[in-house]
Amino acid sequence: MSAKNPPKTPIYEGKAKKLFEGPEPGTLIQHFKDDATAFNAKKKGTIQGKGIINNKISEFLMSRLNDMGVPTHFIRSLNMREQLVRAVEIIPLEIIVRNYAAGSFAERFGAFEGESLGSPLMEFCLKDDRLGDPFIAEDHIYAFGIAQPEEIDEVRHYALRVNDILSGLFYGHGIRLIDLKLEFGRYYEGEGELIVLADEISPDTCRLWDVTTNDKLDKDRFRRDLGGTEEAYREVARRLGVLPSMNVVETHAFDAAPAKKAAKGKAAKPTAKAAPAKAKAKSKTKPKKK
Ligand code: AIR
Ligand code: ASP
Repeated sequence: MSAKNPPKTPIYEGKAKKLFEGPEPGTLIQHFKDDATAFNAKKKGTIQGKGIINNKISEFLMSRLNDMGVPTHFIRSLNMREQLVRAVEIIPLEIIVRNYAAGSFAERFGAFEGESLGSPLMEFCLKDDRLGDPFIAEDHIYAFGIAQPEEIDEVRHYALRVNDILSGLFYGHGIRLIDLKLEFGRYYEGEGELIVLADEISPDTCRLWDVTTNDKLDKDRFRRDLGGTEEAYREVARRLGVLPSMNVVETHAFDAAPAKKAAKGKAAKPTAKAAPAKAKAKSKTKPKKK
């Protein structure tokens, strides 16, 4: 029929996603791209099929979090690359929760990657590409009027809860959650304001290591030119039971990847099968078959 897919009104384009006006007031369409950047966009590239995979993974994880009482912006999946989300006012902070030393933390403090931090450690960065997302202290957050203390209390509470829930969920699928980056927004309802989890949760925003081999199943493969990036993203989706069944994203397990350095990594997939996968059974994403 004629105007089946009317052009959408673009609202914002980020490095990995685009936002369009949603079909109803207070909603947005979040579109996942294959574009990948690292080091504050100094490194740019494409991870084939990433948008589709991240859309699925993020939908799955946000839905599980919603089930567990964490308010999120996610409403429902629309298609392979798009999901409907609540329009929120993003708090311009990147909330990083770390369980193990890695990345910039390991560099800064001379820690070994993979060293346990004992208990989760939270860091705040200002979400500002021009400034390179610098660290920001809580005092700065209040002094600059970025958020109120009560809001930061909630952000902290939810960030720890998300980390806790996801650490367990991933572990059940043979994946260790090393660290993750979260973003929160303000959702206005009547005169009330609700802090909700926004953005995405995916291998772009989490460090995910295989529990037995320590193989990296996340964007570090792209950042560090390790090879096998697409396969790693697919492997995460496969283990979570949300791998879209389309020919491009089917087939080979992670250990078949051309990852030059996965020399000893023959075990990336067996653990997945052994996983109890409590979440898998009720994956409300597109009943794969029924
Ligand atoms: N992150 C930070 N900025 C953008 C993203 N995606 C995520 C990384 C990693 C965590 O935050 O993917 O999971 C910590 O990153 P870093 O580089 O500070 O160690
Ligand atoms: N995506 C961010 C950037 O382009 C950070 C990262 O993921 O490394 O800088």
